[in-house]
Parts: sequence; structure tokens; C-alpha cells
Amino acid sequence: SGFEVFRSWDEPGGIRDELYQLAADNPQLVKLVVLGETHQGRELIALKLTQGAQGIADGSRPAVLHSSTQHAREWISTEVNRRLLTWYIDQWRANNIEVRDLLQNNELWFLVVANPDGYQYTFDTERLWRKNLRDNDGDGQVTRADGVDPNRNYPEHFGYDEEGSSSVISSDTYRGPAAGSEPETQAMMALFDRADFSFQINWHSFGQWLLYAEGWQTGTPTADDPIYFALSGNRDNPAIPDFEPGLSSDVLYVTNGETTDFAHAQRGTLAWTPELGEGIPGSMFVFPDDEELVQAEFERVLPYALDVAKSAADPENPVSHLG
Ligand code: 0X9
Ligand code: ZN
Repeated sequence: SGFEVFRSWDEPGGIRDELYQLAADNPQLVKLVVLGETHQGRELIALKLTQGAQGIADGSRPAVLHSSTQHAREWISTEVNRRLLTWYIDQWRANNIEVRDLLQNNELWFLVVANPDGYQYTFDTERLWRKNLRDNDGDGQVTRADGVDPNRNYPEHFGYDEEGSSSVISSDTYRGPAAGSEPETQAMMALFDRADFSFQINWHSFGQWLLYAEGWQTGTPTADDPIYFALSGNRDNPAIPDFEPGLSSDVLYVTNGETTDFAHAQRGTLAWTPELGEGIPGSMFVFPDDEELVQAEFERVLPYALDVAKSAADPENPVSHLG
């Protein structure tokens, strides 16, 4: 792909190939599931990590879902989630006692590229593309009129207002023709049918926020807030250093038809949208192609991600490295 760190979906040795390789190399730990196919025919692939992955039914252990790359251009979310996946596999192989214990008692699911069509398009054609590649106007080519925002298409307050999503096909927050119309949405929902997730971490960029659901309107406290608070930390002591924790709609803006709102409202899954950093101020969605900066971003979120995994079995008593 011409990049030092980032890799596309399609290229030989790209993310798709790597997911298959990780599953083939670690049959005791990893199970690969093809959840569906995109508009352009790419596979929507999830990996389940748990001890004895092949022989034990999906959803039989406490589960966490790690999703990323709903938005095509947010490459740092792909890379941080991919590093988290390979970190768990490497630590398991190295007999890290803590990780062995976690993976014997929990299922960690990874949907690293939730929008592979859009992701590939950012390598091939337009670096700042956000949406999927639905052919909205049916002209047989991808233009600015096309694409659905994968994070506005869920059947939870779908199209509730015009502020939180758009009915205009060329808008970057176009919600799509109907709730759940998109293959990417259907794939994620199919994942929620496989396991009863305690938590979801839906990695995005950018802004250094640790946002939690529900964000379809401002000021929506829930009975789950104590758990959100314990695992997110606060402004003075956030679970991810230099990230501001808070309700997504209060800290950022309202959305509707959003993934984490669906997770929380319909599946009882406590769900975050961490908005990762820029690497260098001003990079915005174009995180620098720099190994040290990417690895630092991964290491910054790791303690938070571990807290979430360790809390999956008993969410009412969350485990936090913040003490
Ligand atoms: O707009 C989004 O989908 C997310 N931000 S991004 O810049 N990555 O596109 C934020 C979703 C968080 N939810 C709410 N703010 N309600
Ligand atoms: Zn995003």
C-alpha cells in the first residue's frame, strides 16, 4: 500500500489476509466468522478469542465486542483495534497468566474492519471517505452522492431527527433508506445475536473523548451510569490518559440510529465510542504513518480495554486500574 504502518483490506498481506492467518495459526484460541458481505462483495469478518474457541458454543462465556472502522477514514481505529487483537493472541501464546485466565473465562470478539468497502476506497481513491459504498443514486459508480453512514443506520431512534442523522444522500451522516438496510449493520446485529455482550468498545477517531451511550438526545442518564463512571473515570482522572469521558451527546453531539445506542437500548450492552487521538495536533483523521505514534496510541488505551475485559463477567462490580 506504500505505507509503513497502515494496510488496506484487499492487498496481499492486508488486514483480510491477516485475520485468516491469525485464525489458521491459533485454532485453539481463535474462531473466524464471516458475518455477511458488503455491497461490493467483501467479507464482513469477526474473530472470537476464547480458550478452545472452535469447540465451545458462541456466547457461552461473558463477552466483549471490540469494533472499529465503521468510518472508512479513521485508520487509527483499525490499527489500535488490530493491535489489541494481536496483543491478546501474543500474550496468550507467551503464557501471560492474566491473559490466559481472561481468555479461559471470557469471549473477546473483534470486528476490526466494520466497513471494508469504504476502508479500501480510502486507500484506492479518496483518503477522507467516511461512509460505506451503497450506490444511492443507482448510477453504477461511486460518487459524492453515494454511501450510508454505518453509524446512523441502526434500528434505535433511526431517523429520530435531522440533527442526529441526515436524509440527504450526499451527506456524510446519511442514515440510509431504512433502519438496518446496510450489510454492515446487519453483520454487526448478527454478532449481537451470537453473544450477549456485557460491553462494546466501538473505536473511532478523532478527538480524545471516551463517549458512552445513549446519545440520541442530551442528558440521558441511565441506571448503568455507575458502571460507565467506574470504567470511564472522570475529567481529572480519565480511564484513558488525556481523554475526556462523558455522555456522547453531552460531550460531542446527538446522533440517531447509532450503534452504541442500539447496543445499550436493545441489547443491554454497555457501550463506548472512544474517539482516538490525532498523533500530531492538526492531523485530524489522517493519523501519521508512524510506528511510534501508532504504538503509543495503542498503549495509551490498553489499560482501559483490559479493565473492560476483566469486568465482563460481573459488570456490576467493575474492575478499574484507576483504583
Ligand atoms: O459521529 C459519529 O458517528 C462519531 N464521531 S466520528 O467523528 N468518529 O464520526 C461519534 C458517535 C458518538 N455518539 C454521539 N455523539 N451521540
Ligand atoms: Zn467515526
